[in-house]
Amino acid sequence: MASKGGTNGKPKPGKKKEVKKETGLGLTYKKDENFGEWYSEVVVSSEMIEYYDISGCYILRPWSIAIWENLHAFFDPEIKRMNVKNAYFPLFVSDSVLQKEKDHIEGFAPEVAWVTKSGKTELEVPIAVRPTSETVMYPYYSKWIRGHRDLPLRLNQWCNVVRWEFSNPTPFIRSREFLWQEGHTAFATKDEADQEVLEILELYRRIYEEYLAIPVIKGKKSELEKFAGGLYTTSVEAFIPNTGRGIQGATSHCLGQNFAKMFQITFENESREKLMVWQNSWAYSTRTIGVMVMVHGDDKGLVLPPKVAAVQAIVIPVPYKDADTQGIFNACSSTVSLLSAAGLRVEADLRDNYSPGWKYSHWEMKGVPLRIEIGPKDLANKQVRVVRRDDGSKQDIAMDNLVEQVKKILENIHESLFNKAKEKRDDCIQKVHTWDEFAVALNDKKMILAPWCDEEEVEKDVKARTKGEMGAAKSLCTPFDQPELPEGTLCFASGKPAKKWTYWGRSY
Ligand code: 86X
Repeated sequence: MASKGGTNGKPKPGKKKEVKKETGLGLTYKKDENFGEWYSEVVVSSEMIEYYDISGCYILRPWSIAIWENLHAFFDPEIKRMNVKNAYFPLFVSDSVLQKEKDHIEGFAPEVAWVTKSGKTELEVPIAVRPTSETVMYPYYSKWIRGHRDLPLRLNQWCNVVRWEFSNPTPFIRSREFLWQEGHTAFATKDEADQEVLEILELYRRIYEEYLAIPVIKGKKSELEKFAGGLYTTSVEAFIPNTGRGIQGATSHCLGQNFAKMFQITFENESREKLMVWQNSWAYSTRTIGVMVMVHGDDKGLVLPPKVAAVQAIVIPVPYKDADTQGIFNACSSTVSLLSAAGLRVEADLRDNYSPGWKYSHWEMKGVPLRIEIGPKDLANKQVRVVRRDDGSKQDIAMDNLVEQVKKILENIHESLFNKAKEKRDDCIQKVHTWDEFAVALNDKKMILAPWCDEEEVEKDVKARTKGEMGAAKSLCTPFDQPELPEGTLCFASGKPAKKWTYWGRSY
């Protein structure tokens, strides 16, 4: 199977590792030399992930769950503002209900996990663990929706799902159990559904760009890559320069009336006609965190965008011999109070069994955006020394306008992370017109923008022609933001008239 990060999701037992462990400092792998191993090491050393004894399952420790919660704190109120209500449906699905969806489940069937026993007793009928909740929810949509006054029905749930994947498990990116929100909505008209698809997609763009500082491309999936059960699929697509792979960041589907037919979700309109509802579904998952690690992390470890970091600034006392240690510790505590009162997430590391140097490396590994050092000189001058995680730059800031300055620097870090990531991503985008150019660009790990005839057979052909140990190329999305397509432009793969510009590449 294709190796997508050069790892099976478990860190290699390296010799270097043992040495490193004694001090707890530094990474043994470099991002640009051994990306897969680097990633595995970062997620563990930063204390985001602990490996578990079931392959493809990971423990999400407080450091990563805090990021998940910060994304939740943005997204949940936004969808509530749109009148979406939260609900919780059961983890289990009966076989008979799961089969209702059998047409498009066929391809997924090997991934469904089943409970077959309680204790030593075989269950009379095995029950499935939800891989997604259409079959769990839609029978009740059918029951709850009677007339037009019951519409729209807009529910969301925050939950876990299980997909027993066999290829290349990677923390956050591809795990057998993951956390997500899944929104499932039903409308009287297609117009309302269409509008919601884009409204949700915009929230997903904001998650990536405004919270995770990651540039994404909004667009529509091809017929081959869309959710087969739906009408059309939109997505935000990110790119990982190190592996040259696109990655779907989140999806917002218009399901059309396919599920309404399968589950008989109908309503009576004002004229007493029985009509089928129009449905959407949309989700983002803990994969967001993995994309963030891959995009921003460096050779010192994690680099957290300030908006999602559990700790935005870490205050570290630097007491030299014979210095006023108590005075320095007090200054640290009052700095935490001052910044916390201003709504910032700030902690002090006052442990006396670690040196300042050890603490610097530790919090760099964990990716804290700002380090605030307080030593004797700072104490005397009523100032602190502030060090940025993203670029290592240092500045002394007077206590007097610390709140204002720290807020400004954190905003600046976000902007700087986004710009750096966008520059790197844009460097990887290549426009091509011919198959030869496409093949070269693919080999160069590019995200390829090519004119396409939009024919399914041609995409299948592209997949077949690029098959190899790195995995085949496929369409990533057709961007909503389309460059000009001059009359007479031909498809890069078929030579037929091109209908649109589409992004192509290898992907996760
Ligand atoms: C597709 C579609 C859709 C709600 C979303 O993308 C947003 C949130 N669901 C999910 N999909 C499956 O339908 C599926 C089904 C089975 Cl049985 C499975 F084992 C895996 C699946 N993976 C994805």
